[in-house]
Amino acid sequence: MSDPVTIVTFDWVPDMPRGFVRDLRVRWLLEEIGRPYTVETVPLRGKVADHFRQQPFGQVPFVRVGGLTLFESGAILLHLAKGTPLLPEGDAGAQTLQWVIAALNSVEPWVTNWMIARLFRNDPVLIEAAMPTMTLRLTQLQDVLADREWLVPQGFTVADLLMADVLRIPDRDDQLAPYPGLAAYKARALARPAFAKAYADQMAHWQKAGP
Ligand SMILES: N[C@@H](CCC(=O)N[C@@H](CS)C(=O)NCC(=O)O)C(=O)O
Repeated sequence: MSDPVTIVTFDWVPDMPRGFVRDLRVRWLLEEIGRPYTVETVPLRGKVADHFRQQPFGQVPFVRVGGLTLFESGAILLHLAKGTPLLPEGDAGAQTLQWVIAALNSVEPWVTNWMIARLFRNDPVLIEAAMPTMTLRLTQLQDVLADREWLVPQGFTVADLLMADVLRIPDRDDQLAPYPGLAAYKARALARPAFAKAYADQMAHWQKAGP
C-alpha cells in the first residue's frame, strides 16, 4: 500500500491565478497515476511560521507523503511519478528528467517574466522587454516538437505535464497563436481526462474559498 498523499495549497487566491496555482500540476499527476490524495490549506494572507517551515519561500504547493514533506512542484512530480510510466526507466528516464529541467529552467522563467510584465503589471515597457526571450524559447520548443507527439519518444511523461502547464500561461493571452505546433501540443496534453479532473477540482476548491 502506498503512503497517503496530502497536497497543501492556499486557502484562497484572487481570481486571476485561479486554475493556474501550481498545486494543479500535482493534482494532474496524481489523477494520471490514479493515486488518491487529500488537500489541506495554508493562509495566503498572513502566512504563518509553520508554512515557512514546510516551504521555506512561503509558497505552494508542498506535499506530505507518509512522513516526508516536499516542496517545489518539479521535485514533487518526480518523486510521485517514480515507478510509473510517467517517469520511464533508463535512457528515456534521463531524457524525461532533461525535459523536466528544461521546462522549469529554460522555458518557465521567461514565460514567468512575461507573465509578470503582462498579467500582473500590464506595463508596455516591461512587456516589450520580456517578449524576445519568451518568443525565442517558444520558437525553439516548437522546432523540437515538429517531428514528435511528446517530448520523449516513449510517450506522455511528467515532462509533458510540466511543459504543457507552463505553456498555459502565454496561451492565456493568445500568445501561442503564432505557434500552431505548440498550441496543438498543449491542446493534446490538456485533452487528457486527468487534466480536466485536476482543473475542475482546483476550481471547485477556489469556489468553496469564496470571491
Ligand atoms: N518553483 C516553485 C514556484 C511556486 C510558486 O511560485 N507558487 C506560487 C503559486 S503558483 C506561490 O506560492 N505564490 C505566492 C508567493 O510566492 O508568495 C514551484 O514550482 O513549486
